[in-house]
Amino acid sequence: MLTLRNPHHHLHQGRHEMFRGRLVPCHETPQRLDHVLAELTRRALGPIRTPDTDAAALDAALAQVHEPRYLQFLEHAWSDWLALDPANAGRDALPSVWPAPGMRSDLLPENFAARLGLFAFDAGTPLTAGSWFAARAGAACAIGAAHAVAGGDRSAFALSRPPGHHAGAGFFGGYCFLNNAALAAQALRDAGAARVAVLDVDYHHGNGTQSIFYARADVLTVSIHGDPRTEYPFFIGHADERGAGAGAGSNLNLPLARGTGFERWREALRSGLDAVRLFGAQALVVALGVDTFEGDPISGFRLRSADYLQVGQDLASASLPTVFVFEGGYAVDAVGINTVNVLEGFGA
Ligand code: SP5
Ligand code: ZN
Repeated sequence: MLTLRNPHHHLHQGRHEMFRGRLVPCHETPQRLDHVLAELTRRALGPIRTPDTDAAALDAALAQVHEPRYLQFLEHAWSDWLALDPANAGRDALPSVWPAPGMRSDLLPENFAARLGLFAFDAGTPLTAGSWFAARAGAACAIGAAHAVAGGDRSAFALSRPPGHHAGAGFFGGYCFLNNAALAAQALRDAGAARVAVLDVDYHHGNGTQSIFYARADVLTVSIHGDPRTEYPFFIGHADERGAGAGAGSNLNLPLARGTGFERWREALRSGLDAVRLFGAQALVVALGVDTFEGDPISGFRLRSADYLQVGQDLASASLPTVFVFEGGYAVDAVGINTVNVLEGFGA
């Protein structure tokens, strides 16, 4: 299996996220990707390359999924942050004010702190000097992996960070800025797949991906995740969210209680795969978070390392051209083994 890795991911390195009134060290670190890369190299699952980045083609692909005013904001965010105070060069940007329902979110505020809050949905996703550049390069991995699969590869892996599945058309959050899985799905559509499915196995609901495709009939979104009644991102991800308008029936949420182990989780995976089959998808994008691991510091499922081999085998049973996109997984010492177990189980 071809891996496209983000060579610039280190440029996004947040210092702190807000947690219970304090700034705590970020869980989403560059070491995560480095561990996956080391394990991939060790097991020699296939070629590991960096994506070709044609800036104009990348911009066009980003504009297929994200709103112009949001992309504009991201591009200029760091210089706007510095313009507030030169001392901001040593600080990450985190929002602290948001438009509540009923307030105006159609107008773009001039004040940068206000724009930061307009485009963010949490205070856990620091924007840094290199975030935009790193996120763009990560998106190029996902799009490149989709092109490899559209060109005939059975599968490809986008080893990208920052992750993507919480980012919507016009917002960031959950450590995510650009929705890599959605970009891969859109690239597969544009390359000729009439129907594409995104199956999100990260511990957290793939709210960004769901919202991007919610009213569309051509992309099925399925997410298996911690029940939002108790788990992040809390305000979305319930079983009764089935899609809207033309997209009615093309979203499936499979929330599971905190504490769920592999046997029950695997039943949800089978239901998700049944939905993919029923939908008639011609290609599959797997949003591959391994924060379902029993040792994950911020999550609550109980999968073990060996279970991920089985996850890969189950995913292969869909018999679809498959793009894997790296998402969460914060047990740094195990993230490489767990991620590569899925790929190995799938079959190189
Ligand atoms: C891509 C992805 O997995 N994003 C997850 C974002 C979760 N953000 C909120 C997590 C809050 C948990 N903080 C726990 C700190 C304990 N020291
Ligand atoms: Zn997650």
